[in-house]
Amino acid sequence: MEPRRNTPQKPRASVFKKFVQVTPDPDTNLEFIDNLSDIVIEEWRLKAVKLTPERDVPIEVTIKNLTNKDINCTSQEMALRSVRDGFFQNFAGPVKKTIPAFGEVRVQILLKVNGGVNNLNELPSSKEIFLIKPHQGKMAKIASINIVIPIDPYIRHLKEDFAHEFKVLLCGLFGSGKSSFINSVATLFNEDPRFPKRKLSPAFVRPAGTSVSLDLHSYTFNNINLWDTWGWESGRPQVWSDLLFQLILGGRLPDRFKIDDASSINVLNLPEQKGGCKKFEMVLFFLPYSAADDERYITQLDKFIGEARKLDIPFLILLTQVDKVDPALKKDPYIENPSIQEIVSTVCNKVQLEESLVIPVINYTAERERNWAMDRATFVTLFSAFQRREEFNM
Ligand SMILES: Nc1nc2c(ncn2[C@@H]2O[C@H](COP(=O)(O)OP(=O)(O)O)[C@@H](O)[C@H]2O)c(=O)[nH]1
Ligand SMILES: [Mg+2]
Repeated sequence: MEPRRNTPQKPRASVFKKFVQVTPDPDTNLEFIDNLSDIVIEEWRLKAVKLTPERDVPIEVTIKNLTNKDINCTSQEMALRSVRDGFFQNFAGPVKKTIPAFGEVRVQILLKVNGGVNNLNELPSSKEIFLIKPHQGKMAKIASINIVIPIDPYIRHLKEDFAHEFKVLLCGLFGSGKSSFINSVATLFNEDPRFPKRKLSPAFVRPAGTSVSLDLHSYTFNNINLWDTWGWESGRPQVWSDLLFQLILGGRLPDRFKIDDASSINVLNLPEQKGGCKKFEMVLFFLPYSAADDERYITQLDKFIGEARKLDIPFLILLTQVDKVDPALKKDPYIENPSIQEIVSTVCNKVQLEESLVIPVINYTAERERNWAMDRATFVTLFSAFQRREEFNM
């Protein structure tokens, strides 16, 4: 007989136990009764090519009858069921079908998203859908499948549903993960049919401690245009003067502008204002968790934020490398973690920010292939940036 229980199924294999708060539900302690019926839920499919975080997720599951007798699901009161979590509502729907002997039926279900959900940070890494029926006065679980909602349909939404190119500046301490973030986005957006799962690295990353980016560098992935910058270092204030930062924000410095030319910029020696220079629409400030108590950097961050505010450019703070606080955060950077919470509060107090503007981030680093957790994390960051732009332009 085929395996019938809790084996993660396509479309992606990486499944993690998720620490969601499940509200008490009478059915959560369903007993799994194996010998009640020779039925398995064998496959599932997502019935949508594009999804937004708020949209209910349509699924189709295939239920197989392994016996030589027809099974009338209606008369046996069988239902498909899944239990509420931080992202999805409870689901229960009767299976109104007869499954022929050694045959199968396909059943559609709609996983409804909780009210108030507007990003994927609560999307569980896997979701159990099970088949239940009454047994000895209780409900029994007779078959089950674990599914992993793919991130790709959400990425399609990012790529297709935001009209114009989004020009984003990445800025912050050297070694804070700017180039790694670019690589994460490249990996997320990769559509090369030959290597759909490969982790891509267009931006050069070197071990922390060495400053490597020596010029402004623009990378475009579909409708997202990311500009990498040289890192901030306390020893070289002249390469991050207020004037220089204003010029960058205003789009006055071209792609490949060199750090060596940065220190010679002053009010008497401004770069020519060429036509078509476009102001940035968003700044992502990178703050590695380990720099949260670096007074000089926080003071600089405060100045940077002030400049962005003056030019009316929205920004977010990306709290990076959070997996170094707790490796579990690599799989889910949004689990509640007291150290992270403390860092966020401290930083927000110092620079007078709303906590919702600080997003914990993990990047692709040593991985060689895409994985669900990292894709979701990169999506969450990008989607937050898109949302922030929309809020700002309202
Ligand atoms: N543990 C961990 N390391 C990271 C992460 N993102 C980047 N790094 C590492 O941090 C170092 C600096 O990253 P890099 O992208 O070059 O920083 P940049 O100087 O801001 O461009 C590299 O060794 C990366 O591998 C992350 O999410 N977790
Ligand atoms: Mg870099």
